[in-house]
Amino acid sequence: MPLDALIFDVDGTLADTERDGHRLAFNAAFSEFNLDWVWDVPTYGKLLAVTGGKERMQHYVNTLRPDFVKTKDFEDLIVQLHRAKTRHYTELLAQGGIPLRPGVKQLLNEARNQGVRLAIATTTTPENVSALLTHSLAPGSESWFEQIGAGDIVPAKKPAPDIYHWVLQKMDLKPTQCLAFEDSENGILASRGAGLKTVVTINDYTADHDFTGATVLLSDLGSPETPMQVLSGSAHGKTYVDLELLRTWHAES
Ligand code: XBP
Ligand code: MG
Repeated sequence: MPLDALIFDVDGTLADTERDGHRLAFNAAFSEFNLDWVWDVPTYGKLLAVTGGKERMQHYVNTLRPDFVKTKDFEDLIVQLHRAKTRHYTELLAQGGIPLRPGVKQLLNEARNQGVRLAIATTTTPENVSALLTHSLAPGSESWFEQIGAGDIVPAKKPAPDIYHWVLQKMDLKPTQCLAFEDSENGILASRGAGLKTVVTINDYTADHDFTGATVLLSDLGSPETPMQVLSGSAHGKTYVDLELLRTWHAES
């Protein structure tokens, strides 16, 4: 079975967007609405257990702010806060705020040159994906991806496999034709749940997650200048991820 497509998660996988991107945007939105909600780095790490910004805010109030009195327009407040947060986040990206992780651009370029199909499966809002691709990858690079599965397009967010099922169905692909790229436990639960072999690149927030079922666990994708560290699995002597290595992993049983 040839390797026909690569499906990428966004936050934490294409770029380290959570700590110095989404977190700051949430805090800016809270302050804009005169709320005394402040998400510091460790608190945000715990809140990441819940995917989706609106869901994460609800979870925060329900678990960490028993003092907060919910009025009948609470749902509406969450929607407005999330809209403000998306504005702050996309503005930050437009200022060139967040670079791609090592090796990402190089691998995407190689895949495009070799006609390997590309897609995205994420829980983040579509505007956030557009902004990251436009400002951190290349103007117009949204078109590099045949399908961008994002946000509320499926009601059940990761760890549910639904977003991967959605992408596979839209592209008429079987899971065995693809590889997924993830950085978190919720992410790999979603990709493995959809039957996809998964390459995991960890980050500071996800280093201690359970990555059972990962094909390989890496520090990052590496590059010829900065070799990756292989934390679990084998890179067959290679120092960075290229299509040849992906094809080897894809072919392994
Ligand atoms: C990342 C997420 C998202 C972002 C916030 O998921 O969990 O909730 O933190 O995005 P993934 P929104 O790694 O699958 O991209 O506020 O737009 O929901
Ligand atoms: Mg992620």
